[in-house]
Amino acid sequence: ENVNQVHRTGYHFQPPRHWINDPNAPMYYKGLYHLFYQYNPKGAVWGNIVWAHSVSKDLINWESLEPAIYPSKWFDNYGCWSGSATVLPNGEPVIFYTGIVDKNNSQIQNYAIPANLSDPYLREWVKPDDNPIVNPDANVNGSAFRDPTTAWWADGHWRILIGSRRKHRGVAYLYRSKDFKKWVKAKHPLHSVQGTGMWECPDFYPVSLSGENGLDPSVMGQNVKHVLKVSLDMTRYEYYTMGTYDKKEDKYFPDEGLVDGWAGLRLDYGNFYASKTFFDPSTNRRILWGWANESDDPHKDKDKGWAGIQLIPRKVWLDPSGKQLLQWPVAELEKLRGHNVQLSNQMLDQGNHVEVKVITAAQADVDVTFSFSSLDKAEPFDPNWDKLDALDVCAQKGSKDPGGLGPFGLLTLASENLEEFTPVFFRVFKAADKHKVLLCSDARSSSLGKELYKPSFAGFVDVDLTDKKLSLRSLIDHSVVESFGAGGRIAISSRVYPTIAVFEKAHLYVFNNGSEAITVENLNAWSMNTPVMNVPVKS
Ligand code: DQQ
Repeated sequence: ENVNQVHRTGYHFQPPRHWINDPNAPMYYKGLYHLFYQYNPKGAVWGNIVWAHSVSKDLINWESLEPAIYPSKWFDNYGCWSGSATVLPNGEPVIFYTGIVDKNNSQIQNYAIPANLSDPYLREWVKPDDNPIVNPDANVNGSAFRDPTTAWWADGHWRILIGSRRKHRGVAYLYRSKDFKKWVKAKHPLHSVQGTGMWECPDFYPVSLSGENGLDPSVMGQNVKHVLKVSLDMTRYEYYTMGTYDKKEDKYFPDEGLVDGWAGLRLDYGNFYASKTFFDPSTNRRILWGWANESDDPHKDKDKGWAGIQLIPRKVWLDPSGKQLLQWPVAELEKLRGHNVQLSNQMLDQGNHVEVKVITAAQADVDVTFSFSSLDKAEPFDPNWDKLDALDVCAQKGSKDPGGLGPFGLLTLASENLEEFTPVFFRVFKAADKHKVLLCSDARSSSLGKELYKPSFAGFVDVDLTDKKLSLRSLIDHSVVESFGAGGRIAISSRVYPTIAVFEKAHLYVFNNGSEAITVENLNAWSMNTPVMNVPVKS
């Protein structure tokens, strides 16, 4: 058993077996969080897609129900693909999803409603016979037309987006409805960008300009900015912009200075795809879910009998600068914290690594603040790197190549003699006009295993260094390291498959390979307990 299960996660969301992908229609209803997700009930590869269904009181402990939506009608016989929930003003939820109608993956949009609104578990969903709600018209590419969003309301109309492409242009088509039944395509898409390819799983929502509270999707006005996120199937990366939603023209205009395309802002610079947010009215938060695929050889997925996890749900809100989003694992996760170890004022000279002992390092939560006394030793930033992806800069510099200010950070899922380790670290560079801070989660040294995808995931984080501190939080869970830099200004998730550094053979270290001495001002590490994970609801 253990041989196959060695890389299963302890506290990240997954069903007992088989393939999972996109989180679908997350919502809060009558005291329960509902999460649906793309699921293959027959195996550990993508296919036979249904909507699996789980519920939770706290976003951490999950119980499973029977699949909610599965092929059964002419309008979804070949698959039930991704979609979203809208909770109507009267409190009733409606799901929109993409139905596959033939072998060529022709796509239409359907709706489903609860069979019994008084059941807080929403066990049974009905797909009325007046489906579909949206057929692709003659101008739309019917095999690239999917993933309806949550609806929002403005000026007498409901609106939804549907992801698509026209040739190489990524498109978010806009549909309007007065009665939530008859949907009419708007003349113009809400937004589209040349050269980005298919826009999967668009997500469009307001964020508050003042404070961390989330907003209902229909909130507009002075105190609000909008976020548009899309998933690009050509690169398997997502990007987002913030901007203005002009409801008169029904168009979205990204803010000046933001990049609308491949090199734009990302919710996560690692393995994170098909993400979706929802508004949680019980806590006034907006919560983000993302899927992390395996980076293992698909044959191994079959051997281990499962593939894919959902990352820890994150609260998401607008940075006071207005220039990016901030994210943080939901506070409920902290309930799983068990044994705690602390370090404070620990000096790290160049070449030092210090073990953080007596926690279960394969299943842990670590929160650390590093400080340094000067920025003077920061290495020069090579202007050629501006043309590179951060991941390539990380590949050039790595965690071992001695630097000035950094590399310093954590060695996660490390074997005792460091044959294997996943370093998560900062490197600070001095560019012409400012410092550039790279956060890297480098899987290249993560495993001696063969045929793994081991990318040097990285991103640059826009952070004020005047207090000469950088913080890092990493959620370590057997085959995933999910990291948040500088208080949630950047996130990077990596899937890794150590062969030696497993269970009690996994270790955690803090390290510094830069010439500037680093102080671990304060470090807290916790062993993480295992929650209830998709045990069937007792009927
Ligand atoms: N996965 C779904 C699609 C979506 C894609 C199919 C994104 O609806 O576009 O499983 O991962």
